Amino acid sequence: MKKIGLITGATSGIGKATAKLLAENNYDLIITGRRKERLEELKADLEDKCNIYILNFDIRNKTEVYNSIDSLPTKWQNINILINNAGLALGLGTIQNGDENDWEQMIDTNVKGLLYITKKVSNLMIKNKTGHIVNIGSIAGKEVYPNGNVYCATKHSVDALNKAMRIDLLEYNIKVTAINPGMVDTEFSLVRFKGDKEKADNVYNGFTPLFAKDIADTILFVITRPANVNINDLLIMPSVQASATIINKE
Ligand code: NDP
Ligand code: 8X3
Repeated sequence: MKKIGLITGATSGIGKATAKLLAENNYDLIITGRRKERLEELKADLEDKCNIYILNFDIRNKTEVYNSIDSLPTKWQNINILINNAGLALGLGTIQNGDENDWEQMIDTNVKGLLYITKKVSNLMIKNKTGHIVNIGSIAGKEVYPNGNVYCATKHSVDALNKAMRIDLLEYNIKVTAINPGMVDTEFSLVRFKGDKEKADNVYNGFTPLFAKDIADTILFVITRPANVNINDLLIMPSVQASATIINKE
């Protein structure tokens, strides 16, 4: 039986690249996200390489998350790897002028959604006394940058939860790893700028950012370490990015 990985946010960017890489590396996959057509396309793309199970839910909706995990057929409940990847930034602005709807969506997705899925899946892992949770944090969870306030706060929360999970789950033989990327060229900026492609493209102009495949490679590395080795926390940046705001552009 292959190992089973559950990837949240597999419809795009880092999650999708990770699904492709794990499918080629002997994992069966549970892929999740809101955009059902994209999940179905990905399944069609990968099902000659591995078994794929789709869970279509909005991670902000606790009932949907809990019912989805409860609905898994018995064999799919033996999840070995949970990749907490679903997340987003919305807008860039000061606290005093911030948009409350954007704040709530970021907190509900990046923090509360991550907690809902982790609670359900960690209980399945506890039954099996084995598992590995990979939390996708960010440089924004290590530093705060101008106008990034609430997004940075959500990723600082992921940083704290990553440490907390490692303590709580230690006795159950469950590894916990954070991967914190700098700038990765995905749909992230298109979402942050609410579909403004020019603004989004501009974020990655003048330098070579990370690509989703770079983070997928890192995820594969951390989940394939020997049983006695855990990577606790990784910060991975484009070579030309020294900090959240310092980039050596051409
Ligand atoms: P993308 O926008 O390309 O992908 C985001 C994924 O999250 C999509 O699959 C989306 O699926 C899913 N998602 C968002 N909201 C929800 C929701 N409410 N319910 C379920 N799924 C949701 O961006 P990235 O691949 O870049 O982002 C992946 C992770 O990486 C995020 O946590 C992000 O914060 C983090 N990150 C990104 C960096 C970057 O520079 N790109 C750097 C550091 C960290 P769907 O819309 O179909 O629901
Ligand atoms: C995404 C990286 O620097 O745009 O988490 O916040 S950054």
